[in-house]
Amino acid sequence: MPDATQPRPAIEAQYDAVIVGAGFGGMYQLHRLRGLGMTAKVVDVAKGVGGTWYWNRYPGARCDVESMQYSFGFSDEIQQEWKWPELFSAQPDILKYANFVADKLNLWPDMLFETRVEGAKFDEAANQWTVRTNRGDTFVAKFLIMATGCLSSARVPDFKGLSGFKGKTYHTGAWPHEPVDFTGLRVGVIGTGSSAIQSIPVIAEQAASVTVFQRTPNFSIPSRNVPMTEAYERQWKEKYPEMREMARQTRNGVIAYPNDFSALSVSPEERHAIYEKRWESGGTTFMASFNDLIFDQASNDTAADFVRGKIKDIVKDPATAELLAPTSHPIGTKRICVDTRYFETYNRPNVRLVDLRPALIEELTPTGLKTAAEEFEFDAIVFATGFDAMTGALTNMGVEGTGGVTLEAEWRDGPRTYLGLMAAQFPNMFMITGPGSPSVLSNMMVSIEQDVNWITGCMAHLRANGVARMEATREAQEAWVLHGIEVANKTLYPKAASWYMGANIPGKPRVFMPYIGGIATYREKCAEIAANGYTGFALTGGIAQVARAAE
Ligand code: N01
Repeated sequence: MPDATQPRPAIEAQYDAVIVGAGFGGMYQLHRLRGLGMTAKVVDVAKGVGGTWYWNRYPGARCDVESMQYSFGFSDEIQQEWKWPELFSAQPDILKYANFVADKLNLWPDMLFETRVEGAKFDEAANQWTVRTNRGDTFVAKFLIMATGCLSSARVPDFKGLSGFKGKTYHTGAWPHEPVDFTGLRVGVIGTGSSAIQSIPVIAEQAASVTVFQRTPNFSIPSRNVPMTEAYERQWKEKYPEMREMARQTRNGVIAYPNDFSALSVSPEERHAIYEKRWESGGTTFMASFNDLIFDQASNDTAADFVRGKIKDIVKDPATAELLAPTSHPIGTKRICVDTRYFETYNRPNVRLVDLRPALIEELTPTGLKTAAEEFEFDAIVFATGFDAMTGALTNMGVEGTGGVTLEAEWRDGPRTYLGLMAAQFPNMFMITGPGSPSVLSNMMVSIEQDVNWITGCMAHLRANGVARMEATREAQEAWVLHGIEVANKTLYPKAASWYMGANIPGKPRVFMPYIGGIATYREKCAEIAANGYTGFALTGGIAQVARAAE
């Protein structure tokens, strides 16, 4: 990786496209645009590639989609050559993989690091974007492609007294690059989402004490992670093309061999046996035990009861077990967690669970924190408090479309996109895994490849037809937003106060942001729209305009 730490003069340059973000989305998009012979620059505030896997270096960070599936499928050379060390790989290995891909594709010359995009304005006369950065750069590009990720805007709650705490603070999503040593320290962890559930067991092995502050208990399934075996790897590599295609035809981009019958259609004994088998094999595919777990409350209750039973079996102190057993939302409607000995960690003498429901955190003090019920002293506090998910990175970037409208203002009542790929009044701006696409409800690698392939095909079409400007129509956008809400309302998801709903940020509109219709359906819809000449989009300039004028 090139050394990007040196000060540098501001750059003024023109490209076919500016791509914001050097995660997997930005990397693959750059590769594809090069394939079209287009010029592009990837800009990222990080010092290297990897996006979410660059920032989330907290202890225990690993992907909860199997590595053979959470990887690029577009290059057989890459998928055959790379070797995953574990079934569910840890963050350092996923970051190594991102660097391996960047090396293989020689992406480095077209990437600019340690540079934050601070503004982008669409020039309506020239049909191009002017992009400004914190280093004084000005880039002009016909296309602006947002590869900003869905969980890239880390959020520390606005606690009173935050800056007065004298110990060390960490956010899981912006973890230091140097090793953090908790040996002998009293550590407070705020939050019990995926990041907390992965990091708590590892921190507890090192720290003198760990106090976990839980506002909402979460469902978690053991990962049963194991080292990769040669036989398993070979089995995948021999059938990769067909396995990748199979993943694309699933609901969430993960091959989970779902049972296509209701939880209520079998006897309690049979149901229990099915859950037990999935629990033993581990991972998120637990939710594929039956086909109606996300649609039917009574079915969902059976899965939730099973997991609550497991928590109570594992956690020795009945009061702690009771507090850890989620009851406020149907299982799966907040992102299901996958863990390695999370619930077992509460059997350690140095770990204490504090239930925040009766008494929330009131403030941070110089020596710790205070709830309405108790005061705590810590040497370090870990904020596992999540992200301004899906929209934060986009609305904070100062994006201005036509008529002076900003993305921040347009999305004040929730994000509005057409297919999650484009937004009305933001011409020539594409989003990879944007709100309104399956994104976070799917294996992100499958969604990234889908979106990048679609965007690349679209850009080739625009060039072939001399189209100067492409924009989602307001009608198509509103219909898509409405469709998204309708599909979400057929599920149990809106019942949970989740980050999918924007519920983790005070004041954020409660709108279900990802598209829950499933990857396969979404792919079909996107392909159909492209095949029909990009219905729902206004294409102007060049041949497109001439053709329309002649109609
Ligand atoms: O964040 P979260 P995360 N006072 O938002 C609590 C992906 N991911 O970083 O639920 C007290 O889920 C908050 O409480 P509540 C995955 O998609 C994947 O853990 O809002 N507590 C919650 O417990 C995941 O879903 C992987 O009541 C406060 C926690 O902080 C997503 O990233 C690994 C609070 C935040 O949980 C985000 O996960 C890690 C407050 N003021 C992450 N504010 C894998 O692939 C917030 N909380 C394995």
